[in-house]
Amino acid sequence: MKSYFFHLLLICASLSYKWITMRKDFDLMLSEKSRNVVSSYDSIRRRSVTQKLKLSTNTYDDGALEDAKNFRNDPTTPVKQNATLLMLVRNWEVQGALQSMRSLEDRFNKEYNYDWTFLNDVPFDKVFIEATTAMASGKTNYAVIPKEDWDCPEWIDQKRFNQSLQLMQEENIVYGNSRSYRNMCKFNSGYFFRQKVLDNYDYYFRVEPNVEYFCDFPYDPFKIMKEKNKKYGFVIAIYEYEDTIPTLWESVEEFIDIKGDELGLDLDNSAYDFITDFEIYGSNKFLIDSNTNYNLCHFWSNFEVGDLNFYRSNRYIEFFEFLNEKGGFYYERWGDAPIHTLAASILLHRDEIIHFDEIGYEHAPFRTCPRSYFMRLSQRCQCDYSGENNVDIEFNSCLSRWWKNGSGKKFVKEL
Ligand SMILES: Nc1nc2c(ncn2[C@@H]2O[C@H](COP(=O)(O)OP(=O)(O)O)[C@@H](O)[C@H]2O)c(=O)[nH]1
Ligand SMILES: *[C@@H]1O[C@H](CO)[C@@H](O)[C@H](O)[C@H]1NC(C)=O
Ligand SMILES: *[C@@H]1O[C@H](CO)[C@@H](O)[C@H](O)[C@H]1NC(C)=O
Ligand SMILES: *[C@@H]1O[C@H](CO)[C@@H](O)[C@H](O)[C@H]1NC(C)=O
Ligand SMILES: [Mg+2]
Repeated sequence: MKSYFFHLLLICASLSYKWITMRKDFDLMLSEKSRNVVSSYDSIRRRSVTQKLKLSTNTYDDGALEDAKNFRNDPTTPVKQNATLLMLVRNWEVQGALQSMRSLEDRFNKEYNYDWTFLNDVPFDKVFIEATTAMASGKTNYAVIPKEDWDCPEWIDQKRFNQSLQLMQEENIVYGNSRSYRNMCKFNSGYFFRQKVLDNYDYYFRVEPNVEYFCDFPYDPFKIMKEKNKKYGFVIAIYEYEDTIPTLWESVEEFIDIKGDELGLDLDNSAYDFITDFEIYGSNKFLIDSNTNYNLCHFWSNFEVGDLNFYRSNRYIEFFEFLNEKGGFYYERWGDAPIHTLAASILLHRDEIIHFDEIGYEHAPFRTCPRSYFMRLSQRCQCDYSGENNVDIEFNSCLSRWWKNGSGKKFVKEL
C-alpha cells in the first residue's frame, strides 16, 4: 500500500516536471513564431513605402488631425473621378447615416474626398445637414425629390392597390403593406439618376444607413469602373422573394420580344445566362422556387457602384418605362434590386458588370468578408469570414452562378 502511494507520487512529480518543460518549450516556440510573424508581415504594413497616418475617428491624438490635413494637401493625393457617394435617407435615420459614413470615410473616402449627395422626399433638417456635413471629408449636396418622381402615380387604381397591400400583409411579405417602400423602390429604379443634383456626375456609389465596410479599399472603385469600362458593380448577389415579383419576368420577356431588335439587344454576350440558368452544381443543393425562367438571382442593390450614363441611356429609360406602365411597382412590390439586375443582365455586355471581390461589406442580415487570409491582413479587415451570414458561398447566394455565367472566375467555367 505504502509503495503504491510512493509510486503514484513519483508519477505525478515526473508528469508535472514534463508539463513544466513542455510549457517552457512551447513559450520558446511561441515567441519565436511571433517574432517571425512580426517581420514577415512588414511588407504588408508598407511602413517603408508610406509614412502616412492611419487616421481613425477613435484616435486620441489631437495632432493627428493636423497631420491628416497635411496629407490632404500632398500633391500625390489620388486623382478623383467624376463621381459622388449617394444616399437616399430619412431625417430620423441620421445616426445610421453617420455610422455608414464613418465607416466608408475611414475605409475609403478620407483619401479621396468624394462628394456626398443626399436625397430625400421631404427637406432635410438642420441636425441631419450639420452632422453629415461634419462627418464628410468631401463636399455635401442635399436635394429634395420632386413629388412626381416619388409619389404613387394618379393612373394607379387605388382600389386594386389597397387590395394588394392587404393581401401582401396577410401573406407576411416583407414591407408588403408599405406604401412608402413602393415609392422608394420605384424611385430607385427609375428616377434617382434623373435628379438634377446628379447631372454633374458620371458615377455614383450607393450607400444606405447602418451599413459597414469591413476592409480598407485596396483601390478606388470609381477608377476601376472608368478604366475597365464597367457600368455596374456589386458585392453580394442573392435570390429574390418571388412573392414580390410574380409578373415581373413575363413583363421582361415581353419587353425583349417587343423592343429587343429595335434596341439591338445582344443577349448572347449579356449576362442573360446568369439570371436564367437553373442548373444545380457544387455542394449547395438549393432548390430554386421559381415559377418562371428567371432564377430570381439579383445583385443586392443596397451596395452598388454604377455609371449614371447607363441609366440615362435610351435603352434603360425604355426598359424602365415599359415596366413602370405595368403597375407592378404598386400592384406587386417590385424591388429596385431585381430591376437593376435584369436591366444590367439584358442591356449590358456581361463584361460591363463587375464583382468587387475585395470589398468587405455588411447590410443586415448579410455580409461578405474576403476569404483570402492575405487579403484580410493586408486590407486590415475586421470581419468574421466564417458563418452563414457571410453569404458568398452559402446556399442562398448567387455568386457561384456569377462565377459560372458572368465574366467571373474562369476556372469554374472550365470545370
Ligand atoms: N427619404 C426616404 N428614404 C427612404 C424611404 N424609405 C426608404 N428609404 C431609404 O431607402 C433605402 C432602403 O430602405 P431600407 O429601409 O433600408 O430598406 P431595406 O434595406 O430593403 O430593408 C435606405 O437608404 C432608406 O434610408 C422614405 O420613405 N423616404
Ligand atoms: C385605400 O385605402 C386608403 C387608406 O386605407 C383609403 O383612404 C382609401 O379610401 C382607399 N381607396 C380605395 C379606392 O379603396
Ligand atoms: C462629369 O459628368 C457630367 C455628366 O456626364 C458632365 O456633364 C460633366 O462635364 C463631367 N465633369 C467633368 C469635370 O468631367
Ligand atoms: C452558363 O452555364 C451553363 C451551365 O453550366 C453553360 O451551359 C453555359 O454555357 C453558360 N453560359 C455562359 C454564357 O457562360
Ligand atoms: Mg437598408
